[in-house]
Amino acid sequence: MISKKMQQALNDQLNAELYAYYTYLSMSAYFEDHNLRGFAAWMRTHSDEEMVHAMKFYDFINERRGRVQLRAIEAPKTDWQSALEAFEDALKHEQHVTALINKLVDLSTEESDYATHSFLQWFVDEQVEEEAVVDDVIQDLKRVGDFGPGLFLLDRELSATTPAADSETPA
Ligand code: OFO
Repeated sequence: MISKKMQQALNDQLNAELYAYYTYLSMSAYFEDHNLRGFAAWMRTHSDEEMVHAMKFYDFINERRGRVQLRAIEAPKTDWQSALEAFEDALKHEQHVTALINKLVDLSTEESDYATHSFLQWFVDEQVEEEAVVDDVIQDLKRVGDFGPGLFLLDRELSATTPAADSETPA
């Protein structure tokens, strides 16, 4: 069992992960619109990962005999001035999620909820990677310049190195 307060907090995080899914999908749509298919694929794959995160919270709440409560998902931003601005937004978003996960860890410690504490460790580690991979693309964008041939080459590189988005139900 989980406390009512923890149930609420985990449902908040479930909503935040669904919002992240929406945000990355919206970024993918932006890049599709600009015919930058490598960036679009990167964002699409990342949106799929966010759905996996959301479902981890969904399953965990159920396993602990809590009640999943799905709520409205805030509409994401739909336009950016450049690829760099989109990725900088993505990094800010990941830093925000890291802060949310850390608050959840604090709550699990306060409540001596060891099972939730253990469950959250995967997310603590994941956020380190999430921030790093977004920052890598930002550094590349700064290096090659945000327009012109450099952007085109980076787009092609991402296209070649991004695994295809998986439309199957996440595990
Ligand atoms: Fe991008 O890590 Fe979940 O939200």
